[in-house]
Amino acid sequence: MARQSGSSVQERKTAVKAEESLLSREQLVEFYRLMYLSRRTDDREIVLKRQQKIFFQVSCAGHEALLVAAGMAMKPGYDWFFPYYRDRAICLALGNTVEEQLLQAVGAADDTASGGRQMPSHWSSEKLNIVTSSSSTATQCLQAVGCAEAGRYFSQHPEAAKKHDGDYREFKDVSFHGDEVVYVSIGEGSTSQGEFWESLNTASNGKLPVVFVVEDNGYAISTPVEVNTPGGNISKLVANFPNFHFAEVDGTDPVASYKAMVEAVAYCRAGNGPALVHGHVIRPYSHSLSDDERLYRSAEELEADAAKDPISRMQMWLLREGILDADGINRLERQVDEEVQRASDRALMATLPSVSSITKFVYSEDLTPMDVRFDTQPAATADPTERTMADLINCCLKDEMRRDERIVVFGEDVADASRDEALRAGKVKGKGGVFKLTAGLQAEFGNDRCFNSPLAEANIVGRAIGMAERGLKPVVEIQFFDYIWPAMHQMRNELPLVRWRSNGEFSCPLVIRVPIGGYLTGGSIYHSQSGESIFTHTPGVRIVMPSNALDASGLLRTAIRCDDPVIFLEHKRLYRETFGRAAYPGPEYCIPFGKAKTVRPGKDLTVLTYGAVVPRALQAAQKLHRETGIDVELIDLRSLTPYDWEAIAESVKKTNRVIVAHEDMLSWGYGAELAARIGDELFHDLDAPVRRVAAMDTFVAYQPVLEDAILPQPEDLYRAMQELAAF
Ligand SMILES: Cc1ncc(C[n+]2csc(CCOP(=O)(O)OP(=O)(O)O)c2C)c(N)n1
Repeated sequence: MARQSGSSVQERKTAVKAEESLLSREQLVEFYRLMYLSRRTDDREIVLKRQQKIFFQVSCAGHEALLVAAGMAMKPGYDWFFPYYRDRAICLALGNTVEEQLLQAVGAADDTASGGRQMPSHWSSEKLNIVTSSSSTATQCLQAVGCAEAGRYFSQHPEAAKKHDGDYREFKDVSFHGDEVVYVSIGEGSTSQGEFWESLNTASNGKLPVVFVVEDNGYAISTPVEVNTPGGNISKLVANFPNFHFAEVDGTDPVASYKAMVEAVAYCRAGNGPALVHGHVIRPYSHSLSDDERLYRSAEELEADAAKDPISRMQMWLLREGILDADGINRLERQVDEEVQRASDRALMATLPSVSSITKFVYSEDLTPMDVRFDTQPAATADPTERTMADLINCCLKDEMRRDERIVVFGEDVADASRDEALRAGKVKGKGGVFKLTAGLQAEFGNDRCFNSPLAEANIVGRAIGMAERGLKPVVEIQFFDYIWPAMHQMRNELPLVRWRSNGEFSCPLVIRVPIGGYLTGGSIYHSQSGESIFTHTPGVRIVMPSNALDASGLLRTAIRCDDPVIFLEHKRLYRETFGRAAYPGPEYCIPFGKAKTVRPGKDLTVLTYGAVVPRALQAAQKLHRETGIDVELIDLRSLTPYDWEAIAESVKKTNRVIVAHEDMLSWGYGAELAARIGDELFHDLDAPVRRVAAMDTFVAYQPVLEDAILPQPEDLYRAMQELAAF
């Protein structure tokens, strides 16, 4: 039924007169030119793909009217854009050239969007505020929301936009206007993704100026709309979100689409809230050139679609309205064809990227967290009180938020109290995180610098990415490592890739703090997980894991000031441990990444470890020394990507025996990589095989007897050290 109501909108013809169209005659001609240019660029790519001169093709065909309307209703380089892969026409309307688009298709060095790294139709243009996009469906929605939040933040905190020397802000330009609108588009199939709904949630709650455009061509590859969308019509499902302006439109009708877009943009620009424009479009070509739609769509259905083709519809309308005559149409189309031909000829002659360019922009080329500027000493302190890791992390967050107004902190329960009347009246103390690490931040810095997120981890990371792309420095919290998985898509396919896939044009330096680990006595399966190697296996992101208060303070400060995304793993068991307490080292204390610390020097064998295994290995080493005289060198890696290979090699060359120990499971764990590299590069320095001590290959059980057996204990470490020394 709902599908029928969508069709009835589609069947309405472009009946309006030119004078009623909100567009001048010149603009109408330009509208048609852009639509035709988009279609002919697709057609050219299809030919090039068949000639094997490009390697992938996904077209915008059938979506042109809605997208040119969107482009003409918005301001390039002023508004912000998160388009998906069908959005060729809006990018052309914003000022992207055919040549730029075809340079991406051939994978040229001069591909301005990605330097030959992304498939065609993965748009990116710094100068037009078109933010680098991935192939993942729906991840862009939360990033667009974060981008809008950043725009609002900067207009309320203009001081934060200023450049500063000495940290990532040197390299991160900020521009804002106060009334910019953020465009994000998505196919109707992809609205099934949770991240789409998570983004509507926050856009609605925050009354954010985001225009969501749902391009409904009725299919997600071969899956028809009614399989993805209950009732077959997304407009009906979203209708009750507060603060939104909604429009459902025939997206093959240029005039109706333009009107819908102008109204939606005006609503957002005026600060009323977000908008969602649901455009019914067609998909006259298959999903991509790798798909053959005749396998799942009947000839009748394809014919019905063809009758609604926006290009022929607009052409006929222009003729009927007397805006162009047949000669005018022919001339315009010839000029477009020549433009596409010229662009194609140039793209095919373009230089290819050099193989040596591959590693460029995996990380910041401007500021590395290994930089000497991060190598400082604790300040002489008047207050020698020994503080816990939890205390010093909290101090560091406060210091940095005082220093840098671009920092915002959010996550689940991190605020003192979202309903802040009681807090401001001094009637409640405030929560400040389930582990209290963010206590007092909202009270000191205000509700727009420390706030609660919805209970949705992708929401946290996706928004943070969008904010960081605009220049904010989000320092967000995932409440427990065990629940990081809903954010995994953002953490694996987005966060580490923004810089590399945009060939350095965009970046998202931010910090994700994550309480991690077990040894909790009763923490069980869902409050004890480790899993750092899952993230160290992803290039583009830095991973650190301190074992004591002083390191946590210094490494967190570096994480915040550096120019790369950082996952900051905080072991829950160490938060309030007596081990590793330290005096407050002052507000400038930093530790460079990739520098290990020798916790205990020794000559007989090396133990490499990090996190909560550090105090356990120290206990074992001290006991072993007392009882047998075996002298263990204990190295705390502190930072896992990058890691301190120099320190490892130096120690192994001295002791000739090495154990890699960690709390995470043994198989495929962090230790496997270190063991392999040591075996490979230091083979001749070894007098014994490289040993590993780690958790059993199971989950962590609730019953303490089981937990103790599963996780590596000081006795396990003691035994391994003794055996290896005797080898
Ligand atoms: C998260 C994710 N899952 C699966 C895919 C593979 N995929 C690419 S496009 C697509 C269909 C998208 O359909 P829709 O959102 O309706 O957009 P359309 O292509 O029809 O414009 C799928 C399943 C993907 N890119 N990302």
